[in-house]
Amino acid sequence: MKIVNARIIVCSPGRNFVTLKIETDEGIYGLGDGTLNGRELAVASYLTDHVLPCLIGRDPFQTEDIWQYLYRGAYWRRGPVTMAAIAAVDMALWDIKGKALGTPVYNLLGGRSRDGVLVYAHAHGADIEEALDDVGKHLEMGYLAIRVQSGIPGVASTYGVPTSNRPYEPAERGLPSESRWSTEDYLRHVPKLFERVRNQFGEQVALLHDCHHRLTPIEAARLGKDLEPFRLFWMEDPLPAELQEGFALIRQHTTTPIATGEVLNSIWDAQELISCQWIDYIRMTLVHSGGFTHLKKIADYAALYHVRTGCHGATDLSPVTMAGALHFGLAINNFGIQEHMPHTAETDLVFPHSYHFEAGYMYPGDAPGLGVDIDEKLASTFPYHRAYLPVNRKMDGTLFNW
Ligand code: CS2
Ligand code: MG
Repeated sequence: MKIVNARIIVCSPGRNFVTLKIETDEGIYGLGDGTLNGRELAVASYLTDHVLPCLIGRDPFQTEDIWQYLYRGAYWRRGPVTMAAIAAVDMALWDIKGKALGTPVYNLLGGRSRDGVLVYAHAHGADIEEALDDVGKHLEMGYLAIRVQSGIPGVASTYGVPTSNRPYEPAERGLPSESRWSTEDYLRHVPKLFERVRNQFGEQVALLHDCHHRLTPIEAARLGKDLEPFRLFWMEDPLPAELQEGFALIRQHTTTPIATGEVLNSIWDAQELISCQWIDYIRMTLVHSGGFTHLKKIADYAALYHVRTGCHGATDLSPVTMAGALHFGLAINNFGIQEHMPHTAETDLVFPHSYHFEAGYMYPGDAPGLGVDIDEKLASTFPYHRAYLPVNRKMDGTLFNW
């Protein structure tokens, strides 16, 4: 089998997605996700202008050699654009491999290790009352694990809480919006939120929270201690993740489990976090961490240190990544939990797929390969629009982390 063609499909059914389609001389094709929210065309160009010409004529079964060729052969290694481009190729090749062998990708990753993939939903509200209502709604939908975010008194807008009735998940078309932030108000508010959630919904539901990179180590240590009575499943992204040893200080002060990794893109970005056991869940995902070939190595390395996976799964990752994440989550032993933000109906129409949700778990389906496709004709009716993630400033205007 040989690769005879490879091309990028950029579409925007409500938000931008970059999809790679690799075609073979036997009529089988594979799909890969190369979406990098807010910088999509950088990945599209990296693939179209630099990578795809190198694929023509290669054997699509050679996933390891092609991964190494794209990683080492670029000379300039790592980074979100490079690793998203490599991920798109890698995911498409695993899709081809599964289709050619007539088996779902999870069987190429070790086969089923569990019946279903535990997922968590996003509940939010402009205030605690609204957030409680949304938690109740997601419990009724059957979720067993729920991330809870709420507006903060005194802060006009915050991460994870929509300011309209549309589902929350930037990027917004037009130039970056700007928000103002108060860590002090946030640290006072979050323990009150989770005290109310636990009082209303009890101990059974797994509760998660995303700090979204906005604390210092000592602030995160304080929040972790304040949240201990509410026994969170995890406190996510307490810090920006560049300084891995910053997580050590959090660990000295609190037993609240820590998750991080969605903005990381190679094992080297998390090697200390994992080997020093400064985190409990690694959130790196297929599309931003080099695809199956690299993420399986990361999960296997994490398993040595009691670290489980908790892959990122926001709506700015396409249904191709969602499908792949479910195959991955079904197969690996040290699976922790999978994020699930349902895509819009228009996105699901562009990307028909065999995965589904049922009673708190998701199932990838048994179609050969990834079990996801792209309706190119429909995709072409949703042209790309430049969009940006927001920019965040402290109350005094200091540029801060969004
Ligand atoms: C968030 C994401 O899902 C999460 O945990 O951190 O919504 C993140 O803000 C977006 O993926 C950024 O594009
Ligand atoms: Mg997050």
